[in-house]
Amino acid sequence: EQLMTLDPAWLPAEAFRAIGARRVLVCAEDGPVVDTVLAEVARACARYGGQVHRDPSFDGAQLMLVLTGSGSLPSAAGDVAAEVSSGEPLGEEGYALARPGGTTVVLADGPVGLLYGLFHVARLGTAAFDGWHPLEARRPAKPRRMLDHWDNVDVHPVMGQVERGYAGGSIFWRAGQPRDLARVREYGRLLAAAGVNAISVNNVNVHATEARLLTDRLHQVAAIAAVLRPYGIRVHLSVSFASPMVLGGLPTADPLDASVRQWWADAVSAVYAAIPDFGGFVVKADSEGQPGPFGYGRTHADGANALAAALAPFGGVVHWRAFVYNHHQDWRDRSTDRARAAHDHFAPLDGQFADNVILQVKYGPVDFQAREAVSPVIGAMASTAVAVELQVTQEYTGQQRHVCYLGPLWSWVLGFPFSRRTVAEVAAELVAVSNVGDDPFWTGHPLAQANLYAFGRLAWDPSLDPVAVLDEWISLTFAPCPSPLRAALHEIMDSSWSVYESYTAPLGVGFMVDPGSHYGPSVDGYEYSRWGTYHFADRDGVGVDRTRASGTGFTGQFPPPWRDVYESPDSCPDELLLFFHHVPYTHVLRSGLSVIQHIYDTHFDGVARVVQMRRRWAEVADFVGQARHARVAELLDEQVRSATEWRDHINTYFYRKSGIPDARGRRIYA
Ligand code: GCW
Repeated sequence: EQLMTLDPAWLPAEAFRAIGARRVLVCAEDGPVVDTVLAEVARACARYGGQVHRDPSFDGAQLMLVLTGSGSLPSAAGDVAAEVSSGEPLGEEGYALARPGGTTVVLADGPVGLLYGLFHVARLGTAAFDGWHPLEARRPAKPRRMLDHWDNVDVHPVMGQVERGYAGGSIFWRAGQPRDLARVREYGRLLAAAGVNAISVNNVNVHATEARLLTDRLHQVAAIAAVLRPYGIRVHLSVSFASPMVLGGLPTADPLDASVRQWWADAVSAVYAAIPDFGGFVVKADSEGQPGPFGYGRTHADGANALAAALAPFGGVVHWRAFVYNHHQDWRDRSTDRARAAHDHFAPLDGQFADNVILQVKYGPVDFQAREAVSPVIGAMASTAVAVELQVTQEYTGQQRHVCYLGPLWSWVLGFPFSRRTVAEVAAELVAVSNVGDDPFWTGHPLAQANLYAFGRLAWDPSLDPVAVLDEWISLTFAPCPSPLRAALHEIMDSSWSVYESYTAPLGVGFMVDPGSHYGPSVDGYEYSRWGTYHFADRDGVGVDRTRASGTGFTGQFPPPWRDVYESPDSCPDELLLFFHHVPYTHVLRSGLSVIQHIYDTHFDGVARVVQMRRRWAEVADFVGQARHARVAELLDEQVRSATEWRDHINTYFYRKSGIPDARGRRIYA
């Protein structure tokens, strides 16, 4: 196993210099998570000449990491504790930081909070030890911040080992067997430093071997859980709804059948015997061929509640995915709209789900496109716990070959206001599909690490500015980051999502991708397919009419004001125009440009900006490790090639359809 060459991502030794150069007092009773804190501090001090102290009476500390309730507190910590206790409790994961009398104090009520506090000090670096700090108390906005792996134990003949994985094989399994878990331990460390506290280990498309993780392969899940526990991370499992049949040999998986319910209860108690802090199940049911309750004439509430009942006595939860739609659609049928499907299925069930069911809803109504509307399901489930699902793996955003920093997309989603509450306020929790594999850089593209980091940070605090989060990532990853490199990284990454959008997805039209792989352009690739993802371009115009007046009625799934904002092309934001409307190529946008001219301009401009990214990266070669620089440079070559291909396909396609030349006379291949 290649741990020697494993990239440290946002936790290089240098990120701990400020801590490691100091006298650090740790006041906490040992335990798995406190041991992690101690090991971090000891490692940093060994490297940078500091000292670790455990005796609370030691009075020369420059940094104190203190767990309340661990006996008598050193006096500086006592003052902070008094101040904290007058406010809202810190909770298991929260921490407080203050600097009374020149000592930096981190205080937590639980071991995980202490670990998060330590990583916060690492983020602050020397600033944590400068001058005076007012007390800051930090608590996660969401109790669960979760990554879903789409990993298979075996290599799937079509999807490979990691479905939609662009960073090599699974970090958990190889050739059907568990791997050495050293890399998983490092993964846990990275996730904890970003604030993630739950993972689901296997693909939501549960194939035969992977179904058995619930039963005879359960010890493999338990081993992963054991390695992640010291980082405050709980493990969840994707299970097949048909488990009682495929694993239990029962004749049915009907969720209302007593023997089926008993089977789930027995399976779950065996899981908790092996993994006492097991998180729960993730279920993709009646979706893209996975089994589900529809097969028995039952609802999704019946299905989810059956599994929830088995988990409830142990405090486990069910993440039940709302990604349910007809994937055998006839393109001739203009009345069926995939965007409507999740709301049509789930909104009527609001209020029927058990308390430990979390409805997991993709942020957009179609499928993780570079630009789509926010899913109206998120705003329609007042009596249901909703997890908003993001996609860190870049299935539709360049597959970790293109630079595409997704923080700004997620911030836009999280800040989207439904009536009076934003998505971030409505969501009970945030979940994302991981982009990690066994690649030495973890994420294939070294700059895609920023997406993993940003997901954790935004799930902890959705109000963070995504560019500030990126800056944090830069500071840690490239510590100590020279300013020309920082400037170049911001120039390359800050707006890379909008650059990607500009050469692939004009005005909210999505899915013009190569069918199957989803990489590269194929404008009509899905146009006559069964998947329900069409753009309807003809000689006069393009876009999907989703209005109530003349289209599929999807706009009606939104509460006011959005149902009306989106209904009219005059009020619909330009960037979503073709998501909601079919308009002529000559339709004039708010920018004053016609739709066709916008398509041409953004595609020419997008490629120019990618060429500029590549130039900027070449200029900072001296500031970046050779292997990392080379990997990014190679991928930027591919991004320039691919963006050019996108530009030429799309421009030529729409030129041929419309017959309208580029007003600026640039080269379009007729
Ligand atoms: O985006 C689509 C992917 C499928 C995936 C599915 C899902 C795991 O193309 O590969 O299956 O979404 O989210 O279930």
